[in-house]
Amino acid sequence: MQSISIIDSHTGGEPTRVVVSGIKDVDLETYRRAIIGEPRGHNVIVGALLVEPKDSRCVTGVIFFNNVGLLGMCGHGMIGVITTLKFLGRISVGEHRVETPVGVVTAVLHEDGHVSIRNVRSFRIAKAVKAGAVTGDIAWGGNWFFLVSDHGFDLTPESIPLLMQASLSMRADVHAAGYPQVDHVELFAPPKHEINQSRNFVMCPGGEYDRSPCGTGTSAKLACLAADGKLAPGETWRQESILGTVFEGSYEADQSGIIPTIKGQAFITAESTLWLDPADPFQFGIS
Ligand code: PYC
Repeated sequence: MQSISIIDSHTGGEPTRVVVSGIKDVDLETYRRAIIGEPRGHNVIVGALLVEPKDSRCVTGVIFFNNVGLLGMCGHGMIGVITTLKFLGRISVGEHRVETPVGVVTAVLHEDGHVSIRNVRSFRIAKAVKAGAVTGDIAWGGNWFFLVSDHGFDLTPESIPLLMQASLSMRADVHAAGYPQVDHVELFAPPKHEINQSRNFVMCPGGEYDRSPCGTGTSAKLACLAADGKLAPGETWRQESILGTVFEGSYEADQSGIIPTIKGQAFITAESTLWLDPADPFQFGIS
């Protein structure tokens, strides 16, 4: 039987499964569903395969993946990776570089266990795009987002089934409007807690919603706020998720966008070994 070592964590409620050993990057598409899908996992999990970095200044390389494919960057996942490396004794408090397919990210592990991620350059490419009944912005924060405020929905846990349906239909509309690269839809509303600036609901590529405020989604939001002159460099933006969990964001101005920093905390939930039995009809997951 083949064994794969994993460590699970969650960041603001959103799970990350770090693959510590057992497969190589070239095997990822074969093993992707075996690692995160049923019967060993479920569609919400984001996987993070640790790989040898090309850039020797990086503590590791990481390839993020989900139920439908690969992700460029993943903010909640990167916080989970840093927390996992600390759990494994591979890093301690301080600054660490991590290589992702979309660029090198710098992470600071703080004394209290929080992690700040200095993300890849983020920017808005289109403002007020009309897609079906709504209007929103298109921005990159390590993944592509359609950001919508004029949707008319209340962002509460009770509305999640409705929000999922509506955001999937907005994604089809934004593709039809000429932006096929958009794979995440992010809805905004006023925060439920007065110390925060905003609440969001984020639909991910595989039709699951983000339980966390979404690190790349918050980066895309900061890029839009910066472009509109609504948030100054260094000012803090507290982004609340649909579950009420929070990421703190801020940015440095950059010639062609911004460099966002997202701060949050992950918790380790399991350390285990996955077994793949050649006799098991579902050894590669239920697809
Ligand atoms: O935190 O960037 C993020 C993320 C992307 C998809 C799920 N979480």
